[in-house]
Amino acid sequence: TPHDGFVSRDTIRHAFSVAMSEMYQAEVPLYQDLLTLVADVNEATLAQDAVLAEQLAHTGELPRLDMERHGAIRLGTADELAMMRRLFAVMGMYPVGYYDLAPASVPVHSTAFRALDSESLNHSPFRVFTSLLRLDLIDDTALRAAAKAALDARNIFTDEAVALIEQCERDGGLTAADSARFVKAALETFRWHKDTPISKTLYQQLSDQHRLIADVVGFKGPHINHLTPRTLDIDAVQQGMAARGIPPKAIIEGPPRRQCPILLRQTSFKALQEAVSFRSADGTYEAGEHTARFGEIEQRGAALTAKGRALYDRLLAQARTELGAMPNEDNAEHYMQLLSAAFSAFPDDYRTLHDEGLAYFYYQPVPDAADKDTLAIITEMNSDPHALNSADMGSLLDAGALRIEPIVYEDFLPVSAAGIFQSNLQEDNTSAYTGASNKDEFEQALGAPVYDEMALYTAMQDQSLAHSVHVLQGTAE
Ligand code: OOG
Ligand code: NI
Repeated sequence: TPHDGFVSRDTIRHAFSVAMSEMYQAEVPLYQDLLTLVADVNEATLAQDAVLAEQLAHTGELPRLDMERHGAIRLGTADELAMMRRLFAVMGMYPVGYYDLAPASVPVHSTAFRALDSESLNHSPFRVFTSLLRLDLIDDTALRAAAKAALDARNIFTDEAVALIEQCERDGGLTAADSARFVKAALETFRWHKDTPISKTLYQQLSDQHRLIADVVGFKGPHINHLTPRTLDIDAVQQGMAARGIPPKAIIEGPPRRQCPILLRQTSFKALQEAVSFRSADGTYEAGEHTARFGEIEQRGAALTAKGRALYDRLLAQARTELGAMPNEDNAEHYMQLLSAAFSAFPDDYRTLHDEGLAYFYYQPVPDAADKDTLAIITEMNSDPHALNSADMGSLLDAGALRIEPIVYEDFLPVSAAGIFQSNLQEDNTSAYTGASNKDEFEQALGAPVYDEMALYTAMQDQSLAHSVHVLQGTAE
């Protein structure tokens, strides 16, 4: 909460997200075309779908739609991750969730920095998927040492950014002038640098291990590797991309198209091949190329409960097993058919998703809709919302005195993330790393535990029910 002339962390996050978008549009002009396409599709979708427009107005997501959604970076060391946590905290972004990508052949583990509650999320939904390279998964010890030496020699934060982070921690906030300086200084860490601090030979050796390792170790800093706007119709965007000369990835990751979108569907345009200069031992530069940066689009749907998520994971695995291969350009259509068929087992109306406890919902009071019977339930109701039994809950929903709206999924999906990583690294390496998943080690590097996303959604749902009961009881008296 702002005081003493400090600006709110939400305001700093919004300013940073806008600055990041401007920088990336200048760096990757194709991303601008993608933003235009998404804006066009969203406008058309809202014009055609009044029910969706009303739902997004009820949840507070309508005004936030045009803002940037997420970006991604890859870090090399524990110290970098710990300082990044402190940097994001200045703008009210905290680590939520743990994603282990090693089983999907990507040698990283990750979290997502984001705002925690509905109000902050609606103010600025900006989030950053942040991965830490697992050098322990490189089996060549000499190469691992060379990679570590290159990472230890770099400093990815400007002195000014670090000073402002420390000042913010000490004082509890930043003034408007200091927050403007902070946004500018922090942005430097995410900038693309064409000159790489390592030799072409080392780059090639790292790249031969895994292209991702070269992308992290070979550069001065963790350049933002994509930004992802949110669309309301990802199939329309996927078709529109090709029509506008933006080369799309072969398949849309995540669940199939549905009446009631769940979790997250994502697609991207392929990474650009960019000119880089490698530094030789004698200080001269050698020309080369690097492929890492791309644009992504996502469509978000309802957050799933543990029960819903288990069903999602089972049906996704079923479709992939039936396909018998990694989804790619050649089997894309077949995969989409298998996916749709598998997901026919997932209920596709909000009331059933609610009643079966598969998804999270906001409860909202509609006092005018209460009839005689529901008024009776409301007046006799205990003020503890947990005491509301499912029959009474059903009556209130049927009468319309209580309304449900899906809580949007704010997080990521490891299988999808692996698909995004792979399509953009042109990595055909599909052998899983066998190193054990290591959340404890990740949190130790981070310097803090990650938030449990399920607990956050549960709290949002519970708060909305308590508020609704309070409002309905107030009007029933
Ligand atoms: C991150 C890939 C994951 C997503 O949207 O799932 C991701 C990366 O390529 O660094 O951004
Ligand atoms: Ni992404």
